[in-house]
Amino acid sequence: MLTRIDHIGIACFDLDRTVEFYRATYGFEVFHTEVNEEQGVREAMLKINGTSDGGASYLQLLEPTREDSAVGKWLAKNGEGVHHIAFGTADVDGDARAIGDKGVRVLYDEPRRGSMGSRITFLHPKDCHGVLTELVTSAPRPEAEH
Ligand code: CMX
Ligand code: CO
Repeated sequence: MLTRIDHIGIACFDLDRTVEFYRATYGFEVFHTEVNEEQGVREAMLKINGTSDGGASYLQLLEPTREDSAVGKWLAKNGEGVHHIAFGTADVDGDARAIGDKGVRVLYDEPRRGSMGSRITFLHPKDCHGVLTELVTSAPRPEAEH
């Protein structure tokens, strides 16, 4: 069961400058940064709500590490902006299977590694009314590291 918005993914050309915009404009601080080579992104997670139980909501700022990555291709075509939304679930495997059974294309056979040790998969935007949709199961105790 999808129970919350885990994050909104935002594609940007320059992660450091974008992080600084969110800090200076809204006061959001970086909770976690990492490079995910498989996904081809350098990312910063900005925690929006106050919980620390793995049930929080984030903005995920994404800078491509290579031009042929999902975010790199998307940026070249669209410029900066909202790239995907992510729903949180305790059971990404079961929910992905159930949604796939409804005829929506699930992009991965098995969930892959996402931010902070989470497990993630994606639904094809063409089957979701134009919205790239991610499903996330957080790690039991996500660790913040800068
Ligand atoms: N939102 C909405 N539509 C999108 C989209 C997005 N983010 N990305 C691509 N599309 C659309 C394109 O506009 C295109 O539509 P048209 O055919 O009408 O022009 C169509 O989907 C195909 O796009 P493409 O540029 O040819 O790109 P690909 O098919 O190679 O890849 C996708 C699209 C969704 C399969 C790929 O982006 C993907 O695998 N995404 C999942 C992984 C990912 O996004 N990782 C980065 C984030 C990591 C994280 O969140 O941790
Ligand atoms: Co994401």
